Amino acid sequence: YVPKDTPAAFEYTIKMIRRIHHNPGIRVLVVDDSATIRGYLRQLLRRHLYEVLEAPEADTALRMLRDDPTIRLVLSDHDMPGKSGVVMVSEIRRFRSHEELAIIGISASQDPAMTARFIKAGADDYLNKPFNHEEFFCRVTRNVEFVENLRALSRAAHEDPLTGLPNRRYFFENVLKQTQPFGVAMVDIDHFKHINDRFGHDIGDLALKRVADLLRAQFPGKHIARFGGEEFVILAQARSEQDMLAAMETFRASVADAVFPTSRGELRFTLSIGVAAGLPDVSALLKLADERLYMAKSRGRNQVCT
Ligand code: GH3
Ligand code: MG
Ligand code: MG
Ligand code: MG
Repeated sequence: YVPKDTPAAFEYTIKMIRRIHHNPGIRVLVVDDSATIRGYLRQLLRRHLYEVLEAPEADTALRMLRDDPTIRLVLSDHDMPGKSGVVMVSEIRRFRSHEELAIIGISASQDPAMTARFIKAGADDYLNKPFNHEEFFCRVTRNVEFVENLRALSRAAHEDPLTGLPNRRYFFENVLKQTQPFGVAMVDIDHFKHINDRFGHDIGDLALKRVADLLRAQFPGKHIARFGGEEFVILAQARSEQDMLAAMETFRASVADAVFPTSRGELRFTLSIGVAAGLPDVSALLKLADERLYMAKSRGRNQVCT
């Protein structure tokens, strides 16, 4: 079954191309001081349509990796002037996890401990030079597939599929590390149950997507997450509650004034918002913002409380 002229058809085609030609467009960085070996690996990888980048030594490779988060695989030599491959791998792992990048060590070293040294430093695999082509492609493909699967899993675990916003898990894993002075706002749609009851669950979903779109548009670059059913959290740099209050008040008013056209008529709704800032720990701020959100509810909804 091949669907025609739909995004699904396009995806299907891409999948088939990948299956036939082995991952076109996937970026591989080859690190080796020998131009001959780099050329040889480049030629092998291009045969399978990988996009190949090259670095003659470790520091160049580190710079390229910092600048380009789309590189999915590093193939690295060990003996190079300057930093060794093993040292470079341990430095790469300080800023690129196994979920983002696969690393395969490749060396002609006769040292039986070389495999372990590479893997302990953070490599995923190791090959001894000279190697068999088929084994080379098996390992390259395996490692690229593995990192792509990890990426897909991590995305599924951290992203809310309805709104595309980071979810609660992402928020806690990434935001609790925050060290700057900041504030949090907890946003909850008022009488959301009524929207579902009156317009249907699909229009309820639409309202959630619209709120997410508006949050993204009005708070670019800020940490935003869908925290629960119809509850969102924004974390922004703020020295005081006043800093955050004005922005949240503008947001509340813009949603209260908005009319959302739907297949079942015009939809309007309001938000209640609790704001807290000026405490050094996120958990305490979240608790306070939550209390203030309930204060906003009890005072009649459609308002921001600090
Ligand atoms: P309040 O003003 O006090 O916040 O009232 P409310 O109705 O907004 O809050 P309540 O917590 O009573 O109800 C929230 C509803 O949100 C209940 C649940 O069915 C609905 N909900 C949760 N997640 C989703 C979702 O993903 N899509 C839709 N359509 N509804 C959802
Ligand atoms: Mg070398
Ligand atoms: Mg609600
Ligand atoms: Mg709620």
